[in-house]
Amino acid sequence: MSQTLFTNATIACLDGESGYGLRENGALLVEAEKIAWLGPMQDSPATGAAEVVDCKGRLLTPGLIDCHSHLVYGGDRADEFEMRLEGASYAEIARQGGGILSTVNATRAASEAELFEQVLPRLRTLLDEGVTTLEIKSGYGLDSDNEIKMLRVARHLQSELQLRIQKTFLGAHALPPEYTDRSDAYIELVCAEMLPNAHAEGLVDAVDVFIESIAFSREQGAKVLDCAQALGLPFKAHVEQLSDLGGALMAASKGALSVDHIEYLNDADVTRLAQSDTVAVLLPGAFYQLRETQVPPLAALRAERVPIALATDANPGSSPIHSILLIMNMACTLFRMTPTEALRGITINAARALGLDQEIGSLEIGKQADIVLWNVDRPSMLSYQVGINPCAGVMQAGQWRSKPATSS
Ligand code: DI6
Ligand code: FE
Repeated sequence: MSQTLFTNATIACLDGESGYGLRENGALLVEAEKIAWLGPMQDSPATGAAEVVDCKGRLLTPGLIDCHSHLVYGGDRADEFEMRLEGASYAEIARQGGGILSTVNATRAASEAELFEQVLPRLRTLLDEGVTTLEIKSGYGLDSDNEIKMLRVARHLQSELQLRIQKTFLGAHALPPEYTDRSDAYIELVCAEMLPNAHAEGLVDAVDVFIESIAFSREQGAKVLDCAQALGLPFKAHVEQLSDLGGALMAASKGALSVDHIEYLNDADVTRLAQSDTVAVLLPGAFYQLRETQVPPLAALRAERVPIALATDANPGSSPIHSILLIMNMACTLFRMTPTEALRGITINAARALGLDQEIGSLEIGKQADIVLWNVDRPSMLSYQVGINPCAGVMQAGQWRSKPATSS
């Protein structure tokens, strides 16, 4: 069995209900794909481990988790970026048939192989920054074949790269042009055909829906989530991004893994949200890119102890941002989150948001050995600086994806 012993490490375990779970002068033993032991240096087991990595005081964290992305898509929306800078709003562009629908046209026109080629450069920064688990949504196909095509690209990435991918079906992302003025009929199609077809191919780990004035109503969203539940699939929802439609509470009361965006979520609903196990996923990249001014209800989320995750929301419209480290910094500067909350948001709380917290998201004995070694000595460094990538090495399920130069 392969063994790797990390020595002289500052270990951010993320194993408790708050804080970093920091262990100074620590050691951590990996056996096969799991964490077999961790504790103080002086107690480290005599293993004769094949490989010893002297961390020289540097930081170890769990592999980073991006729990909300739309990374697979065709084309780009740089022209709409210019239009928005000239005064058009995101919602206006969407109502005129641009926005998500312009990406739908480009995605439908692209082959599976073309989409695969286009996604690779978008993934590079995430991989280089120590992301070991990534959620990818469909939602730019909006018919059975094209949604399946997108999810196959996500599956192909999983088989080609050393990375765990969670595939989320987002057929109810926007109303396709074929269904103009027939949104109930489209929701019917999503539930009766599109979702079951994608699920039958084993392409669906979870189901998502966009509840918003420019997308679907709360009632329509509820139907989609009920269909997911009937198929035994976990689900989540894009809610309260541009307005308060009560989507978060609806999704949470049904048992959603997460409610995402939530800038417009009201404090009373946060209190009710806290009765559920649902994670609040904040997406500062979309807030930044859309020059949003309504900040999510951080004080209420904290007071009610709702777990908060962070993600890139990487997509061609509202968040063409592919750096999880930048997202940590944005969460701190734009939302006034603490660096501790930011790191929890892309590790243990992101794992919860994907329903994977028994396996990943923290450094604990028995968990999968997804581990990042950083050229910094404190976790706050990860949120604090922008444009420097201190990632020194990444281990995925006990295998080096990129090996630190110093290991012996
Ligand atoms: N909210 C978002 O931020 C993305 N989808 C959604 O429901 C944006 C998708 C896009 O603009 O292409
Ligand atoms: Fe999104």
